[in-house]
Amino acid sequence: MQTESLTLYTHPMSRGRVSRWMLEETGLPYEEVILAYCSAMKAPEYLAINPMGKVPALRHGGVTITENAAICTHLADLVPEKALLPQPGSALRGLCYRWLFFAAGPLESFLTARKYGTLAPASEAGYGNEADLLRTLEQAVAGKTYLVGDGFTVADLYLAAVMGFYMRFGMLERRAAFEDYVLPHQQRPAALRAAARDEALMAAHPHPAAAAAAAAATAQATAVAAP
Ligand SMILES: N[C@@H](CCC(=O)N[C@@H](CS)C(=O)NCC(=O)O)C(=O)O
Repeated sequence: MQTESLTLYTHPMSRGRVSRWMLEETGLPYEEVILAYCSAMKAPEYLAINPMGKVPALRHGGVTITENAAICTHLADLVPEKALLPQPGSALRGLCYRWLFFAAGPLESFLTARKYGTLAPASEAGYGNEADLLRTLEQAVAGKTYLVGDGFTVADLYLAAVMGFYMRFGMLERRAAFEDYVLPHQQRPAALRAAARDEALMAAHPHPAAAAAAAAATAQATAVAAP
């Protein structure tokens, strides 16, 4: 029985969406703290919790857990009855770790580096080269509902969430095999509850890039309307 409190530090337009989805899968009660980019996220109070000044972070009792994949994996362990992770020490648990670490490390690093056009040499970079990385990803998900065994695990949650996020922002190509794998998971009740909560928070907590774009659009409209 989970008795210590859980608090999610997040922003509605951030990787914190993934941790929220996982929290919703657990069904455990949790508090949320919404932090503004650049200001509250970099304030001393929050740097004392996560010196990276990034979200998400999870407080579990008196302990801070950062790194989205670590948060999700830890949360899965809190609800063993939901079988979101195979038994410790089992080969299938190792397979879960494989895809969690693949997504959190090579895949995310590659997609960000590719966006900015500064890929490291393939033999040195953890993500290797583009063709190998995307082929590995496609082989992992093609024709599959679940990555590990015959049920939904935290590896599916994390990979589907990351792939969905990067496809949404045009950083990962929308191959049919990718969409066929991701879309059903995004329809899970917990995923929909989490997305609805974050969408509801967006108006009061805009992403700075969206806020800047809106301000620029308003300024342009005002200039055009001016006599
Ligand atoms: N490796 C971290 C990355 C966290 C991360 O970069 N979060 C972004 C939002 S998606 C952030 O907080 N950016 C704010 C900043 O760096 O100032 C994880 O997987 O949790």
